[in-house]
Parts: sequence; C-alpha cells; structure tokens
Amino acid sequence: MRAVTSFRSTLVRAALGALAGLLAAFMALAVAELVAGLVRPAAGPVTVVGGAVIDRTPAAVKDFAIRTFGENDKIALQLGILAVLALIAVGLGILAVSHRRAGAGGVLLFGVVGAAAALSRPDSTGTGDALPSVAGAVAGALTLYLLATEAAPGLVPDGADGQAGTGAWSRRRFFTAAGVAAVAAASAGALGRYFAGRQGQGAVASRDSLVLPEPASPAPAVPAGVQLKVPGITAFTTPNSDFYRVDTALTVPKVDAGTWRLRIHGRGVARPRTYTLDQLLARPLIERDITLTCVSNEVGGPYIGNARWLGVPLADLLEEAGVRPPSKGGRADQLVARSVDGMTLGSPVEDVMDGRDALLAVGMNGKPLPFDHGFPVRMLVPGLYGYVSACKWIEDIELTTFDAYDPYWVKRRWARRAPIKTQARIDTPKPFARHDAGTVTIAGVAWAQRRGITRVQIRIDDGPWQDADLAAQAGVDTWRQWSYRWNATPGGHHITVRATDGTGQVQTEQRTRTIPDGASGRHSVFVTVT
Ligand SMILES: Nc1nc2c(c(=O)[nH]1)N[C@H]1C(S)=C(S)[C@@H](COP(=O)(O)O)O[C@H]1N2
Ligand SMILES: [Mo]
Repeated sequence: MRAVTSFRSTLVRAALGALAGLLAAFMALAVAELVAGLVRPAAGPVTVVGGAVIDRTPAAVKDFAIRTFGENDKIALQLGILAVLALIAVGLGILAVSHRRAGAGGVLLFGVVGAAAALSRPDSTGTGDALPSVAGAVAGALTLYLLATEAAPGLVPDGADGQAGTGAWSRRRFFTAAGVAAVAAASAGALGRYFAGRQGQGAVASRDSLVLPEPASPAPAVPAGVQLKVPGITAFTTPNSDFYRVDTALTVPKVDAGTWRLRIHGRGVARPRTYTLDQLLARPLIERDITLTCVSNEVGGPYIGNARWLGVPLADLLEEAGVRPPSKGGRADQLVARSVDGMTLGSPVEDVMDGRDALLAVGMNGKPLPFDHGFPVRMLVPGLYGYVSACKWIEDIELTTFDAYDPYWVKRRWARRAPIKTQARIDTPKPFARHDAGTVTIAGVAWAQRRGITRVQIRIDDGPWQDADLAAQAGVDTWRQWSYRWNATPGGHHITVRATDGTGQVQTEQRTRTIPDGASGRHSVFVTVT
C-alpha cells in the first residue's frame, strides 16, 4: 500500500515538475523577448540561437532544409529549437522538484548558451546583445525555483519551507503560482512583441515615405508577346508578394532609410566613399527587367523570379571610386558586399564592370524594395546566382581578391564563382497530371541570363526532340516563355525539355546537385493521358 502511494506521489511530483519546467522556459523566453524588444529584437534568444545553428549547419543539410521546408525552413528551425528547449525544460523541471538549485542552475546555463550565441553572431552590436538571454535565464531560474518549492512541499531536501503539505491544499498553491507565472510570462511576451514592432516603425515609416525617382534610363519596352496565354504558365513578371525568398535572416532586418549608409572601400579604391540613400537617389537611375535565380534551385524548382528593378549602376560608383577591373590592371578581382545582418557575398569585379546592368537596386516592380527583399538597397548582378551577387540590406562594399577572402557561402563549400546555368522548366502540365487524349499545351520558362534563350525543345518519351514555340524575348537577362502543342495519345508519358542558349550551347543532360555551383540536368514530368 505504501509503495503504491509513494509511486503515485512520485508520478504526480514528476508531472508538476515537468509543468514547472515548461513554465520556467516560457518565462525565460518571454522575458528575453521583452528585453530584446527594448534593446534589439535581432538579439532575442531564439533568433540568435537559430542564427548560430544556421551558420554551423553543413551546406548539404541547409540545402536539404531549403528544399524540404521551402520558405518555411526558418519556421521549421524555430519549431525545432522550441521542441528541444521544451524537452530540456521538462527534464530540468523534474530535476528541480528534488534538487531546486540544480534545476535553476540548469536554466541559468541556457542563458550562457544564448548569450554566447548572441555574441557570436556576425551582426552582434556588442555585449548588450547578451542581455536578453541573461535576463531571460534569471527570470526562468527564479520561476523554476519558486514553482519547484510549491510542487514538493515537505519533500524538498534542501528546503526550509518543508511543511508536509496535505495534498489538495498544497496542490492548489502550486497551481495558483503556476497560473500567476503563466500570465506574467504571456504578458512579458506580448509586451516584447509590442516593443519589437515599435523599433521597426522608423524603418516602416521611411519606406512608406520613400518616393522613387523616375529612371534616367527606363526599361526597354517589353515586346508584346513575352507573356503566353497558356493556363498554368508562370507570370513573366513575378509580383513582389510571390517572389521567392532565400536568406539566413530569422528576423528580417528593418533598416531605417534615413540613417542607412553605404560604404565603398578596399583594395584599389583610390577614393573611398560613403553614400546616403538620398545621394544614391539623386544619381541617374536605370530600370531593367532581370531574372534572379538561387543556386539552391533544383532542376524544375521554384527559386527563380523576374522583376523590374530600379537602381544605380554599380559600375559607375566603382569607377568614381577609382576602381578598375582586373582586365584594365585593377588590383581587386573580388567585390565583397556585406549586409546589416553580417552576410557576405562575393562577386567578380570583372563581371560587375563588364557593361552588364549590375545594380544597387532601390525599386522592385515600381515599389521601394520590400523588407524581405532587402530594403532600402540590395545588389543585383545579371547572370550570377543570388548567393554571389544579390546582397540584400547591403551596407558595405569592399574590394579585395578571391585569394584573400572567402565570403559566407564559400566558407561553407559553395563555389567562389557561380554564373547561372542554362535551364528550362515545364510549368504545365504539372507532374502526374491526367489529361484527355488530344491536344495538350505544354509550356514553361527557360533562362540563361546574359546569354539569352534561342531554342527550346520537347521530347515525348524516347521520341525525337521537337522545337517548341518561343515567346518574344525581353532581353538576355530575363527568362523566356515557350509552349508546345502536343497531340497526346493514351498512356503514361514522360515529357522532357531542354533549352539552347545564345552561345549555341545545348542544356546538358548531366545531372548534378545544387552544391557547389548550381544544379544541371533536364526537367521532365510524367503525365497520364486517358
Ligand atoms: N543579406 C543577405 N542577402 C542575401 C542572402 C542572405 O542570406 N542574406 N541570400 C542570397 C541568396 S542565396 C539569394 S538566392 C538571393 C535571394 O533574393 P530574394 O530573397 O530577394 O529572392 O538573395 C541573396 N542575398
Ligand atoms: Mo540563393
């Protein structure tokens, strides 16, 4: 009888301890977010620990995450961190029922982990970044200590308050304390969100009030007929809200355009300079349609978009600074762009200055850049994958050499140089679609930025390659639509596509992975015709 009672009470204590641990973790996170909201939202523990995890994630795993979770990769990561934290919290809570100090000490240790992660971030602004984690850990440790006291009346070895509580009464005290803790934590969390929102308000206001100047050189008129009228084909111009997003930022940087600066300096820069946004906007701007592609895009994948960008020609700024490309005796062959969140991307100086429309973009489809896409200014170099060119939230441009410096992704085994590979994608029919026999329109997009698309061909099963009809070409830096009217016969069929670029090169059938310099191979879909 005694054994049964003590087993039951052990279970109850464990359950109360687990609840205490979870509440303590909740309190720790909420207080940390409250302090982060007051100091710097990007220094919150989930953001910094997540960021540190991202930085240390092997390229293959990161690529897998992007592929598997798509643009939800960050949510998946944050949920993962919270799940791990919850497990540990349950463990520490159970421990705390019998060893209050040890349990609370465990919570404090997490504060140290969070603080270390905060200080290790490349965008860390100093020791203040450790504050949210430390404050959260102290609040969490106190909460656990107090709740553990209530959870184990009379049973805590090191407790002086050891009144052997009789069941119901002490249980009620525990739940009252737990309720108070839950409400306090929820309030702290809500306040933290409120303050974090307020910190971004200056940036939001600066974006709302930004009036984009007219371009000195408008985009060349897009020929009628770039957009095919085929149901299911991708839009020629990707709306900002649909544009893919790939970056490592767990909190999207909210940069105030009024205080934003861009510095240009480094090797071979005779006249280093710092620009304000107004200074950039006062220069002659150009507007161009450019298709941006991510190196993590699988064959047939979605990480590509085409927009009308407005910006300052980057080569002009570099020339003013006295920079010469290597082919003209310049001493720097790599341009390293750095963002406010510490990301670094390296582009060949030769490419940036060879006459292509390399931009410091301020506008996207007629609007100031969305925060997700780099407000106030981002870089774009037609023909290069985003990770070696398209720095969002840019604040610094340093001229250096490929020998002297490896930027973020290169340190993680991606290639130093990465021109975009020729690719074609079938947008319709969708994989495993069912169609009636008869005419089926196959259509999609093809791209080979800088080289342009001159031919697209379709193959049904093992049949001959047949020319698709090409839509009008807007320019060599944009994708091009194509379609093919197929007389579909009953049965299962593989449809394969391949493109030829402006140099006459036919898209290779050699399949490669996205690492290290972009996927190659041909897109195909399987359809059933009845
Ligand atoms: N600051 C910053 N800029 C960045 C990145 C990043 O992680 N941080 N990712 C790059 C990558 S890999 C790509 S493909 C493009 C994507 O730009 P988008 O999100 O506007 O489509 O941004 C590039 N610029
Ligand atoms: Mo990318």
